[in-house]
Amino acid sequence: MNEQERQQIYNRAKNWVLEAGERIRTKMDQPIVIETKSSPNDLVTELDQETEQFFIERIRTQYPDHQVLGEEGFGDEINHVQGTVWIVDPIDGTMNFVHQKQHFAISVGIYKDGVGEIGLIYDVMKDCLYHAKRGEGAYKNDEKLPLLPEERKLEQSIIGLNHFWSIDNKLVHKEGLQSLIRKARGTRSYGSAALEFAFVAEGIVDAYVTMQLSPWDIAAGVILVQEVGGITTQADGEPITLLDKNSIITCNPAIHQEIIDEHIELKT
Ligand code: 2AM
Ligand code: CA
Ligand code: CA
Ligand code: CA
Repeated sequence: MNEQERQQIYNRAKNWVLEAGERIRTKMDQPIVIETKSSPNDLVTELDQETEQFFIERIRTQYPDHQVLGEEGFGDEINHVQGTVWIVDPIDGTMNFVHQKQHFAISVGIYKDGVGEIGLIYDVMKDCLYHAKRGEGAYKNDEKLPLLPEERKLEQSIIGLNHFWSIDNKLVHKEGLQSLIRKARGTRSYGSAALEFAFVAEGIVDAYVTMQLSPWDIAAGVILVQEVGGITTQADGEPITLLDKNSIITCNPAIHQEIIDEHIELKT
């Protein structure tokens, strides 16, 4: 993709995200059909599905040679990352959407040959768009986000963490995360992985650690965090793999190694 194409995709994607958000705001006070997926707390609504279809129709019309991967399954079955791939989470934080009517986001990551080019995370109710283009920094609406501070100690850090991983679970030893909770200045749990990435990029959360995220949960966030000098890896420090589930840490590089070495012990 040349620069002109990239700029055009960026502009279109931003407009679509804003339009999709506007539709959600208009429809969310009407009765909404809610179903469960893998478990009783894994929710999906008709607006998750409609919003995904909104993106897929537009992407397929404008860019028939691009691939699209979406959480709700209306996109393509993707088994390689060659060419341009859009990775869409139509509503990230569906439980927040259903129960709180706020704190949910639309997440769109656009990759070329496996390299993250464009990341968009839209906090729909705040009308706040985090956006980034590779090599050009990250923005919150019109405001450019500063690079993350070079020095940061864990004792001064706020860590985004889902409480679930600090009690008995199948994937990670709770003791390490409990000692992280004890050592950090504070912890937060926002219930939207995309927004937690955006907050790391904004520098208002210093790290976000969680297990088993899907490509659509992280695709945009990884790009935003990278553009402010942050780092995202698997929870054992290995590079993330774009099309798989990943347990991840995204953070200020100053605290990356310490969290992995001292506080994350995966059950393998
Ligand atoms: P979702 O709302 O798009 O499903 C909640 O802690 C965060 O984890 C949300 O970003 C949510 O995305 C994500 N998540 C990933 N897998 C999930 C699952 N099986 N059930 C609920 N939330 C999940
Ligand atoms: Ca979901
Ligand atoms: Ca999600
Ligand atoms: Ca979702």
